[in-house]
Amino acid sequence: MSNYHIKQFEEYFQVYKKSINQPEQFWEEIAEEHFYWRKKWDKVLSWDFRKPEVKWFEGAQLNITENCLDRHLRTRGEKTAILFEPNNPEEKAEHISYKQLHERVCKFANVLKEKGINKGDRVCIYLPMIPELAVSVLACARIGAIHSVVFAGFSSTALSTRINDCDAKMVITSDGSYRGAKTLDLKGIVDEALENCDGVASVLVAKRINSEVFMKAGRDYWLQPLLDEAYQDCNAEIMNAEDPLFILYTSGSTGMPKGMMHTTAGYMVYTAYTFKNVFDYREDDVYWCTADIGWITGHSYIVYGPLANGATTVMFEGVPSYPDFGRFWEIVEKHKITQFYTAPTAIRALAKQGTEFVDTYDLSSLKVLGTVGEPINEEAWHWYNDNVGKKKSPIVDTWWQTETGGIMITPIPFSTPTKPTYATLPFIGIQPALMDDDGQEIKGNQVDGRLCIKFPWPSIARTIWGNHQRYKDTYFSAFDNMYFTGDGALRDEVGYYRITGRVDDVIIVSGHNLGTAPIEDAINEHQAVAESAIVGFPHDVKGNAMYGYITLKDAGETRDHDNVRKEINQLITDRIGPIAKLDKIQFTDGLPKTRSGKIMRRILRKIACNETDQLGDTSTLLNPEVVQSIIDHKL
Ligand code: 7RM
Repeated sequence: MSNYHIKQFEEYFQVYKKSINQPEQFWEEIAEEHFYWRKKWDKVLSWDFRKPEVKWFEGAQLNITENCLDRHLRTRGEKTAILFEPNNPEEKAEHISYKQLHERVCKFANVLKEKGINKGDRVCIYLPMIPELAVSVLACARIGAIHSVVFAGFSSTALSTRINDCDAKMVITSDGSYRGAKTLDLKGIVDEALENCDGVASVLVAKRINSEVFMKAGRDYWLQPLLDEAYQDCNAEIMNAEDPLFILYTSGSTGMPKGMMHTTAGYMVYTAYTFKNVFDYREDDVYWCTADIGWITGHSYIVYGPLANGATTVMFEGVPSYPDFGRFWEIVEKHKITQFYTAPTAIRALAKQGTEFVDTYDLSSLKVLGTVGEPINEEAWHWYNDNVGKKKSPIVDTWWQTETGGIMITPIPFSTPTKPTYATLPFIGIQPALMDDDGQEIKGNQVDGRLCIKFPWPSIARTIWGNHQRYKDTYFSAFDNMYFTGDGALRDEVGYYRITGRVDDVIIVSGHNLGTAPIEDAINEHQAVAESAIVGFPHDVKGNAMYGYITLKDAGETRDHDNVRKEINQLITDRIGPIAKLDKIQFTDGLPKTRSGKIMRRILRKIACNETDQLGDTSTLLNPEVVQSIIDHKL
């Protein structure tokens, strides 16, 4: 029996059972039958969550780009691999065939080598959603360099922090980027970042907006002339299964972002297998994920998962609102999109526009709809189901994380009956557990707790770059012998999971995970600020928005408060990016604290969410009197 494509609910249960009872045999069969290996593995799995250490397919050798490109050339050489849809609808879409993509990746890989990049070196990629982004990611993988893509909406400070954390030798960027009616000066941001990055020897610059940019002699090179000169063949570097493939940063609840490190073989097998099944992918489909490749969703489900299956994957450069809110639907009609994968925040923004735009376009090509990034509320789910899917396309609500590499809890379309706001059942091979505060597993149904995973899956991140201790502390210390996700979840009467949200200090704004600590650090840089705490509160489009409680150094501060508010948001924009700006800033006389001095964000969150009746006992606080005053002055 081939377990590669699940088509029925009963089949899901059978395959699931096998994947749990005989995980090594199960994944070995999938790996053996559907991928190209230079050498097969000696051992399928070895693991110890207490160390923690996980290894899949040890001893195997491969190159992921041979699986994403070379092996398709004979059968799908002329097929479109990447369908690039530019920001400006007047500009022609670009169909890049597997053959052309292969050639572009090989040329780019040769440029990297010529500029001194070797296997194991880190390359930071700071590019907009243009083909060069996918090409440069694959070019790194071709030669065994470790890519670290930084979302090109991050500030220069965020960029330099990430470049330095992984010691990147090279940065790949563009002159600028288009975002709706605006342009962004990416090269200027890189220049500013590099003032603090001594390790970067070279910068490759793609031309996109034809702006005038500064080029530093001996460091900065225009990409195109180098590509024009480059040789079009490039042997794939033979990699070990557990060699690093990439680093991708995700915010933590304290200070530094965490450089999640993913390795080669397990990541490839799991992203390809989930892509095939979660999207019911078939040969002639045109698949579109609206995420940016700067996030894990783009890595796994724009680049690696689709290409490993020989799919046509759409890359969209623009935004949902330009030139108007019909843009997504225009693209669906134009390219006859079959799978559409987006985030609840985008769905809410589009739903706000009513149905005029969705009704204008022919969406009948759609077969499967997906959502990812945060819990989807009931209203948005129904709007998506009724107006986009016309009640006939299943919605796959896919729960997963940067750390998990691939989709973990999800329906399988046309198999798993969906239920609004529920991610439903664990994917093949995934063993979730709900845990209580005493570290005990909560068995049975109709329960809620902290979501953990009991057994390794092939695409789990192997470490935090340069800080294995932090990896252990963050994910493997809260519960013995388990991976702790940081999310809360409930299990309903039939065993379906609903993710209720983060239980730590990460706030998800418009699908972007933002750690509270770095934002508070930025606020505290303001010379008038004594202390700050930020929490999330519900927002009908962004999912969550930021509420900041700030105490000023001088309580009798005479300065104009609105000016201080502006300066604080400017600091946040400079240090992190505009996405992290505070929607509300309340100046307070103090922040509620425990006796050991910890700010009680739980209380502040309740106040921001208008749930002051659920504050609980505040009498044990160091300063219970500030609570009432904060409530009285709530914005
Ligand atoms: C893929 C991605 C991870 C966090 C995760 C959750 C939240 C993601 C869903 C979701 C409810 C979902 N990676 N999250 N998907 N919550 N339902 N379907 O988003 O590292 O950027 O974020 O996102 O809190 O822990 S991520």
